[in-house]
Amino acid sequence: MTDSPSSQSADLARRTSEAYDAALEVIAAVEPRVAEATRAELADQRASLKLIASENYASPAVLLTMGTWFSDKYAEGTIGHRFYAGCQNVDTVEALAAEHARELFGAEYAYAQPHSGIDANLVAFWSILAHRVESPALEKHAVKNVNELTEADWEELRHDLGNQRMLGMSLDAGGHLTHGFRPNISGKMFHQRSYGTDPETGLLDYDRVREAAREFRPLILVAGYSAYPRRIDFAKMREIADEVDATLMVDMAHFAGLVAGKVFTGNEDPVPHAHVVTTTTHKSLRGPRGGLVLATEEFAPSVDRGCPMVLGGPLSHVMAAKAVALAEARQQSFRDYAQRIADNAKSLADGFLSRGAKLVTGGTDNHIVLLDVTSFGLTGRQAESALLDAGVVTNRNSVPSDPNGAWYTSGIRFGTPALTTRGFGHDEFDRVAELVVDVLSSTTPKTTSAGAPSKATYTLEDGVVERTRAASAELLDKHPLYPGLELT
Ligand code: DSN
Repeated sequence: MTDSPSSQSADLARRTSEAYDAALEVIAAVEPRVAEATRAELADQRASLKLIASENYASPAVLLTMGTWFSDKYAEGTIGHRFYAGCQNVDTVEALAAEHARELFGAEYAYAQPHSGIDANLVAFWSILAHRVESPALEKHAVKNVNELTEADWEELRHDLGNQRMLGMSLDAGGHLTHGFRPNISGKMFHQRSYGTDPETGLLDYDRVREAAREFRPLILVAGYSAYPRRIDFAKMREIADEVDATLMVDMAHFAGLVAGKVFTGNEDPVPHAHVVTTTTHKSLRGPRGGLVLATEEFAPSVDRGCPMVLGGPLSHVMAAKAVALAEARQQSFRDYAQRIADNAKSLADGFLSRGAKLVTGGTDNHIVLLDVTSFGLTGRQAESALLDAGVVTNRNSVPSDPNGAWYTSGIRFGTPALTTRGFGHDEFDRVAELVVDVLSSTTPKTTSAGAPSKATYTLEDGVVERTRAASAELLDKHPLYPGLELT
């Protein structure tokens, strides 16, 4: 990989290729179709323009760390305090992951066990409930844990735990399912209200957030997004949380790499402002698939109870890979990479704007560009499928107050982390914008039997798939994925 700190020397790349070949032979001896699909996945990833904002390419070091016997170890508990014997090496890797996370993000406490982003958010929710609701109740009844409460006292506590409020960003404004959306457990655990964005500008309106917080008085104010193309002022969000005695939880899953790489600093860095910060480790942070929770000292003891509160045995092989990825992210090369992610997003946005396309908020200042495809006469679903036909991998996404709803949508979300890892820069992202606009301009909705434009089916002009694929191949060949890694 061009931009990875683990870019390999020719000799190491050759030996890594041999190692993967041998590994695939071992796998093929048991289930050849899995070995085949694994080879095919590498070929597919190499041959497509990966623009999904939440995806990336982890380094060979990170990938290799995940494929070991750490996978075989149970280690419920915490570092040095496990419910299974023989966890000394798991202790080592979990402690390293937590140490790198604390150092990298300047956090007081880090918890590396969550298996995913939703797990990290569940740990955060329950730790806030435990700290803010359960602990005062135990203190009031002068007991140490819930088992010592009388049935009546427990009923009262259970009622209190189940009657808390969460205020988060609405899904169509760019928030995440786990920020209180009804079909997700967060929307069932909490009475939920959401804040949106300004209908004119598409930007977060802090006065409206404050107004909603004053009226709703949430226990948890959630900040963070998965489809909002702008930065957030976390100092302002903390001020709002403090005013209503809420706990500020920031889900930085999408932009953790920009925080790690010091692109987001001061008020844009959530860590000094939030009580609890959650993230995944595989998006812009470019690590293994997994989650992480950062917290102030005050919340550390309750976060530390993530297992057994909501987690089972930690994935030790993934915690080891988190340690490797976080070590990579502490290098200067990662800061350069993070800056390029943001610069490239601007190049992509400018490329769209200069060709007359419409962007939510009119641009970007993070890693996301949200294209409103209604001006092409398409739904997000049609645009996503047409782009995929042409080898451009994206995902459809709602735009604020989306007329097409959450299934068909009116937007396409683009992200720059993955192709930036491959070494794409300004010119390549401008060319990507040109290719996308060409595909979308060459796509026409089919007509339904009722005579209305279909929201799902479409036709593509002849030749557009071939010319896009040829142009993409030219870009991708110049920036190979895992250069030197050649499987036989
Ligand atoms: N699925 C992730 C994304 O695409 O943003 C968030 O969970």
